[in-house]
Amino acid sequence: MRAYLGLGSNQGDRVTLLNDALARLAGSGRVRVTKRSSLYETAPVGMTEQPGFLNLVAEVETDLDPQDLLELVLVVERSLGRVRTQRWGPRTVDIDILLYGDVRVDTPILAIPHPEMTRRRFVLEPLLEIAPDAALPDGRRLATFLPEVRDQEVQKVTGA
Ligand code: GSY
Repeated sequence: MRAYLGLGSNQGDRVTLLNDALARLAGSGRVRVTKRSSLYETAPVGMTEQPGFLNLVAEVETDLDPQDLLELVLVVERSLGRVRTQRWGPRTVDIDILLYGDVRVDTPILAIPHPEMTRRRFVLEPLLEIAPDAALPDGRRLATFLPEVRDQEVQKVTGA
């Protein structure tokens, strides 16, 4: 299945942490990273009194089902030092499952499509960079949500 993952970091060596997260996902042997966006320097959304984030979106092919993909994501986050203390607080690496084919998941621990993705420019910009036609399972194109989030600060990092 083709899935899209959103990755973010705002603690430590952010570039290395994001690269390591992708390498560890691929190192599982169950996920192939088929595309990755540029890095984006982004202002924190939610809890704004925290350091700025680096974000990217990766397209992956995986034979894991959504629940097992979440398990892998949590293992990788923990292996890179993420401790979930404050819900919206700083984190070494955060990995969100954004889309998983056209599948919808709604359980207490996992919601796909990611419920916040249409309201986050730090997700939409990198996602649309690598998948300009990406759409929600109901067919709505994600590009149509961009105008509503234009006020959020997002800067593509060039030469990184
Ligand atoms: O859910 C992702 C974690 N996160 C981020 C993020 O990755 N980037 C930005 N800019 N703000 C964020 N707020 C939260 S929570």
